[in-house]
Amino acid sequence: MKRTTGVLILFVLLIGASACSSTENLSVENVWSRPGFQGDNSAIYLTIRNPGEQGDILLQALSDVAGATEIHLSKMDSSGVMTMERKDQIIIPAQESVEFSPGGLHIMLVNLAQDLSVGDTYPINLVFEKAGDLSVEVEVKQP
Ligand SMILES: [Cu+2]
Repeated sequence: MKRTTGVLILFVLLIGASACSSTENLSVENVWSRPGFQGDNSAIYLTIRNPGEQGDILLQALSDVAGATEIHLSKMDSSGVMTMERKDQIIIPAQESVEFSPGGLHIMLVNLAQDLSVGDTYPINLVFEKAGDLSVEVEVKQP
């Protein structure tokens, strides 16, 4: 390989790395959360893409902005009441994407340690079984 080609490829890789959060296989997009006041709860939504040949599993999400961070699934119970069920893990199948969105999967921020105002950003750490830790930036916005 010519030296100039190698430098160009490296440059493209660096640009790509700064544009989105990804590991070798997974990428995480459209990361946002609802605003909230200190002491309240909030929720993070995002899309995890897995274009790879191997499935992976989201084990937990960690953040300093809340007292606890839990993976939840909202669903309607038999009497028509919305409830939330805690999930220990979320499977991210090979060549599929999993969407966390209002009314479905979300990362619950329990007991916010600080106010989250529209326009704020803060990091969370997603822990995957195979891909390991992935740090992503959350933007606070109105649903
Ligand atoms: Cu929840």
